[in-house]
Amino acid sequence: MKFKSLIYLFISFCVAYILIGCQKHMHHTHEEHSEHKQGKKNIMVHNPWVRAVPPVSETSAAYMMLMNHGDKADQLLSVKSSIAKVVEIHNVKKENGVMKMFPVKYIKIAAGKNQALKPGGYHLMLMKLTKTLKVGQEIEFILNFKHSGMVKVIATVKEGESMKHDMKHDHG
Ligand SMILES: [Cu+2]
Repeated sequence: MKFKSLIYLFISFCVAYILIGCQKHMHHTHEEHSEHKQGKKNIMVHNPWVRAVPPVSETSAAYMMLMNHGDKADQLLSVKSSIAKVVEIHNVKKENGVMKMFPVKYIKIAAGKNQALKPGGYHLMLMKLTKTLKVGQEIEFILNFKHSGMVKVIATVKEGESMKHDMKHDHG
């Protein structure tokens, strides 16, 4: 009886492994497809990093400096990564003394200017993480800009300073 349940446990692990494996592969091919649609690159990205989180956490955040070397404003419209099923663009506001995060439609980067994504401000919210984040790990992101098109970014997982304020999600 005990042996039988062990077998069942083993089989369910195998099934889970196969399912996760397939999912990873699908995400990968999707990214490759996105890279074909690259536009003119006036955007440069500096120091991209992802906050290391405990394995139990399903969410994390990515930060970076966006630099617009073009002569017209651009907008970061959306972001994709195989590390998370959902990537949202968030900002932070203070409400009744509590810092709250909320999704925004885009981040504007003025002509010839820099726009920081940093703790306590704009950030990329990584939701439903597909695997555990390990310090030093490199994670690919595809940033989609209104004018510059797709920009590929490799971010490194780092230990961030712990948040000084309690963060609350402000989703509908
Ligand atoms: Cu957020």
